[in-house]
This record gives sequence, structure tokens and C-alpha cells, in this order.
Amino acid sequence: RYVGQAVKRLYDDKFVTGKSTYVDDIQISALYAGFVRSPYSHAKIKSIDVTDALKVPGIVAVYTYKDLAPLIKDGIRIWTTYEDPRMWKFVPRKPLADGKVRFAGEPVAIVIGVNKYVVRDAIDKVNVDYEKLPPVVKMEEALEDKVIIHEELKTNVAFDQTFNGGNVEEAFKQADKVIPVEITNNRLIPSPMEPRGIVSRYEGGTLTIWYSTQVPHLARSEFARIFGVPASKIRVIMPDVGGAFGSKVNFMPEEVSVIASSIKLGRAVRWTATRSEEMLASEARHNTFKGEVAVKNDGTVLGIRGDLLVDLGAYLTLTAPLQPAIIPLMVPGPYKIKGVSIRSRAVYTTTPPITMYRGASRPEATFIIERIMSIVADELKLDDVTIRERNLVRANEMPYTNPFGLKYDSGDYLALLKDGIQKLQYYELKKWAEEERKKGRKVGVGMAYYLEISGFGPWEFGEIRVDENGDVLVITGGTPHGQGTETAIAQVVADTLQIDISRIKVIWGDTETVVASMGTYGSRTAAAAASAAMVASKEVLEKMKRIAAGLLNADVEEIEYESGEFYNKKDKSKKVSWNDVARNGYYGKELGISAQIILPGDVTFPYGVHVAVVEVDDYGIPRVLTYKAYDDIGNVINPALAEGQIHGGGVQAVGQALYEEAIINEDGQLTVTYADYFIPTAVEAPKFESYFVEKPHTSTWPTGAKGVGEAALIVGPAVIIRALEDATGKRFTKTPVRPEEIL
Ligand code: MCN
Ligand code: MO
Repeated sequence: RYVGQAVKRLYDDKFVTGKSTYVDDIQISALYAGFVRSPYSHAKIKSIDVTDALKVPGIVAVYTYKDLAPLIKDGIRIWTTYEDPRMWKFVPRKPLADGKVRFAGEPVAIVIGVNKYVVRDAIDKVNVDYEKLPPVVKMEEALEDKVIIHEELKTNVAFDQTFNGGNVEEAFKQADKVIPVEITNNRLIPSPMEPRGIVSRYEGGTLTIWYSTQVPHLARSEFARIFGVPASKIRVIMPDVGGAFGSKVNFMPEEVSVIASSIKLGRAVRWTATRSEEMLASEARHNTFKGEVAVKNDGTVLGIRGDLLVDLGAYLTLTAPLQPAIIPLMVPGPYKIKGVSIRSRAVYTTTPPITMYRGASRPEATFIIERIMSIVADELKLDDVTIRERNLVRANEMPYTNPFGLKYDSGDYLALLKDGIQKLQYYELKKWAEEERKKGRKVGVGMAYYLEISGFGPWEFGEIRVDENGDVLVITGGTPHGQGTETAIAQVVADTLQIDISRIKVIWGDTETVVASMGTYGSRTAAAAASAAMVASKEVLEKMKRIAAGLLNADVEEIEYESGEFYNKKDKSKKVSWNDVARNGYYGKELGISAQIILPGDVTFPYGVHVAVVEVDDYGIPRVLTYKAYDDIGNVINPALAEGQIHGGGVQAVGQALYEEAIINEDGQLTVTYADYFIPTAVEAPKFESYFVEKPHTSTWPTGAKGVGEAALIVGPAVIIRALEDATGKRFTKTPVRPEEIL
């Protein structure tokens, strides 16, 4: 059996030896693109003069919006699930600024030349005449609508919905106490190792697009719609992708401009974002919850009400709607709360647009509810564990429907809390920290609990092909880009087919190879894609049994399969090997051995408790010394991969809680570079301990897996901030906490 084992990742050799192929490594003859970007966050474009730029030797073309417009049939829109005009006010985004810029860094013109260097020179020679308009940087300012960012919308408020769940009036009536809270997640930059990139080749009326993406099939559909061409004329290939963290489920105007240019020129055109372009391309989070909590003196949290304000930046990206629409639904978390009412608003500001980032709304919701639990504990002089014990949904209430109608599928939240606190030695650590503080050290211990939603349906694709040699190709709708989920999929297939894993190859991410795909995001691949591969494997085995029955002159009902042999259960000496069946699948009567599956499925809810130890030095600089996790993620397919996710997400949680902030100044300019936007390195990484429950509560996907890809970044910030409070005796309600607030 492979499932449950820490099998080494199948394709790591090429990565560790530098032989992987990212978009920028694609070797084809192509022109290079670069962008003229607005220095102002809000301005009218009075004129653009490209004459000097065109004189630079090696420059092939400089296009503005007017040049590309005839090719563009529709703008970049939002995720169709959310595209309800009664809910969202937005303007489909154009590939280049049209008459006006709305954030500093917005692309105004595309410059195309024979190499990067001439392009760089020519960018400086494009003369754009701007008329500055007042920037709108703060969310509160945007709400006032004094300066309107998208004139046609007549307001900066893109979304304004009140989410009412349960009976909030009643909850506040019954309260012994009402506690005010204000909780903020500041703006972050996902920062994958590989920046965004695209190569677009237009040949004989068809487009081939190599694209650093998490969603090649969605990209194909979107590009087909934007350019008004049949999707069959577009092939999107996802090469090796060096990380994405949700930010590459998003289509950029730059990418549409590159494709448009390749069509116009009938040539291949490529673009790879520079680091500073990448910082502008994917920004994330930034929201504030302001409200109050109704509690009983015994620690029962009865109700939560308040206002959520979300910063969208200048345009609505494909995935930005998730924030205002999902955060409220997940605020109740694993707790049984009588009533929750949240007015959720999202506003445009003249800042870089927001996309999704690891956890996409669940980190925000979890930070809100976990901060609430700890604040209530402090106000009522209760312990962090006690307050959670009091409010967790009980196992006999599962499946539980939360006030907003989300159905939590399975789990025993209380048992996990009790076991986790012991396993992670929470109270022992608390005691140790207290002793250390007496000696003058500023150390503290914190915990938080989470419930997340993952394994999103409604379906995923899987295909299995057994060739005439008996070797197996798995074509998955998953699109792994660093997680190693392809290895987990191979493990599941190897177990189902009972063959050696070395005979299996897993491929993905090419719209002309993979029939259909939703992709990898929302921690769904171990649940959805691995399950689709599993079900397709079972179908293949049935086919092989039919072939075996033919070869053994038996009825198919008589055939059993075990470890590479098909045999007649009435007479076990009558058997035929896997390889013989495979060969006969091609040279016999059947027409090949393969199965394609679209497997439907639904969301699942992993949960867990995490603990951190934080120390602050004399300068107020915090460090997370230890980070410990205890999670129920359903069946664990590969503990090493799952643990790796806790480590990666945990390090990003350290960054979000303590170091990372995309600071925008009052003119709307992003003021940070990687010199001061501080991503934790190995030096700042804590020591990790990660455990998964022994008897998991499985999901309804056939693998029984729930997700783990985002867990540590979902709960981590709340855990780390709680430890920081323990170390300093102060209260912190926003991320990141800066040294000046700590001292
Ligand atoms: N796993 C497992 N058993 C389970 C659940 C998961 O063994 N019960 C393993 C899987 O085999 C896989 C990993 O854990 O190797 C994560 O699986 P899963 O939770 O299904 O998440 P996905 O494969 O769908 O990955 C998406 C997730 C998301 S949403 C973000 S954001 C994120 C993350 O993965 N982005 C990443 N981790 C990342 N890791 C890397 N290196 N790069 C990114 O961009
Ligand atoms: Mo994600």
C-alpha cells in the first residue's frame, strides 16, 4: 500500500537540479513585451506619444488600448458564480488603460521588441501626458463617494449585502455582556517564487498559450470569450509553475495584451513579470471587521454583529468577490452561535487590485472569530481552551448546519481540542513561558482553533490509460504547482490498481490533453482530483476483468483481481497476469483500456488546533520559536506532503502575523520592495511539529481526504498573535503587529 506512506515526490529531481521548465524557460522564437505603467494612482490620460519609442532599434510595435480594442470582444470578468449584477457593480476590465488610470502601476501601453533590453529602453521613451486626479486610498474615504473611481458605476461601493444568520436580536437580548471588537487584516503580497508569465503564439488562426496558471481550462474559456474565438482554436499549456498560492487563478490585463499583440503581429510574444510587476499583479487581503459580540458570563458566545469592509483595489479581479461574499459565512467557524449578522461592503480604491491568496476568505474569517474568542476569554477571565470548549459544535450535532446554511460534514471538534491540547503540550508550554517571563524573557504561548471549507466541487476530472505494456498514464484535472499532489494521486492509483508506483506517470495542465479540469485551489485536489483518478482506476479494472474473463473463458462475475493477477475465484489456478491482460486489451477484442471520469462532489470541512511559542527581543522584534499543529484532514494520503503544507502555510502565517505588509502611501503608491516587504526566510521559520488525528473523520470524496493546503495560513495568524499577547501582556487586533506597537 502507498496511501498513508511518506512516498517521496515523483518529479523532484528536475526541480532540485534546476531542470524544470517554467514559462520563461520555454524555448521558442518570440518577441518580448513590456509595459508602460502609470506613475499616478488616479489620472486622466490626455495623450500618448509613441514616436520616440518606435525609433528605438529592435522595437517592433507599441500599442495602446485603441490599437488592441478591435480584437477585444469583452473585458476580463469575474468568476461566473459571483457574476450577479444585482450584487456586484463592476466594469469588465480592459487590456490597457482607456482614457484613465486607476492605480499606480496600471499598464497604459505595451511595447514589443526583439529582446528585453530594447523593450526596457523604449518604455522610457513613451510619452504619456496625464492630468492628475485625487487618489482614493482609504476604504472609509472610498465609501464617501466624493471622488468616483469608475464614473459609469456612480459609486465606489461594488458590493453591499447584509448576511443574516440565525436570530441575532434574540442573541443580544439574552446577553450578559456586549463586547466591542475591531479586527483588521492588512494588505499582503502572495509572492510565489516564479512571477507571472505568458508566451502566446498565433499561427494559422490558432493560439498556443504557455501560461503560469492554476486554471488552464478556465483560462482557455476566458480567452475564447474575451477574443470572441472558438475555444477549440486556443490551447493553453501550464508548464512547471513555481508556486501560485491562489494568485494565479486570475487573468491580468497584461496577459490579454500579450495575446492580443501576438494575434495582431501574427508572431509569438512573451512576457514575464519583473519582481516589482509581480508585487503589483497580486495583492491580497485588506479588510476590517468592526462589530460587537453578545456573551453570557459563562463564556457562551450568543451573537456577533457588525460591519465588514473590504478593499478591492481599483478593479474587480476574477477572485476578489470571494472576500466579501465568503468571509461572513465562515465567521461562525466551528462554534454554535445563535445569531450572526454582518453587513459586508466592498469598495474600489485607487490601489492595485486584490486577488485571492492562500485561504482566500477563510484566514480572514478565522482571524475574526478566533480573535473574538480570545478577547471574550480575556474579558470574562476565562482560559482560551475553556471558552472554545464551551462553544464548539458537539459531535452528536454533526452534520451541523451553520447559521448561514453551510453544512459541516463530519468531525468531533471537542475531542480534537482535548487531544490536541495534550498532544501539543499547550499547558506545559504555558507554564514554561510563565517561568521564563519571571526570569525576564519575553516569551508567550498561544493557541487557536479553526474550521475551514475545502475540497470544493462541483466536480473534477480524471482519466486512466493502461497501455499495451501495462504501464499507466494518469491524466488529472488537478493542476499541482508545488504541492506535490501528483505524487498523492499516483499513490491512490497505485493502490487501486495494485501495481508498482514506478509504472505510473501523472500529467496535467494542457487543454489539448486533459478533457476538462477545474484546477488546484481551495485545497481540493487530494479530495477531488485524486478521487476522480481513483474512480477512473476502478472503472479500468472492471474493463480489465472483462478482458481477463475472455482470456480465461469465464464469466466476468467469476473474475477477481489481486496484486497483478486476474484469476477465476472458482479455480485459482486459472489466472492471467496484469501485463497479459493489458496486451490483449490492444491486440484482442477490446478497443484499448482507459476510462475518463467527471466525478461530482461537494465541500468538506477540515479542522484543527494549532499552538505557537513567540519570543520578543529588546528591540520589539518578535520571532516564532515553535509552531505546532494537530489537524483532522480526513484520510492522510501522504503524511510528508501534508506536513510540508503545514510548514509552508505556517511560515506564511509568520509573515502575515508579524512581518509582511504591502504599504500604500497617501498618493496610492505601493511603497515597499522586497527589501522592506519582509517575507520570512529559513532564519525566521519556526521549529515545526505537525500531527494528524489517528482516527480521522473522512470527507465524502472517495479518497476520504479533506484539504490541508491552506490550514496553517488560515489559523496561524490568530495563533501567533495570541502567543504575542501572552508574551507582552498587550492586545493586538490587526496583522501584522509592528515592533513599535509591541514595545
Ligand atoms: N494531502 C494529503 N492528505 C490529505 C490532504 C492533503 O496527503 N488528506 C496532501 C496532498 O497530497 C498535497 C497536499 O497535501 O500534496 C495539499 O493537498 P490539498 O489540501 O488537496 O491542496 P491542493 O493540492 O488542492 O493544493 C492547493 C493548496 C492551495 S489552495 C494553496 S493557496 C497553496 C497550497 O496548496 N498554494 C501552494 N500549497 C502550496 N504549496 C506550494 N508549494 N505552492 C503553492 O502555490
Ligand atoms: Mo488557494
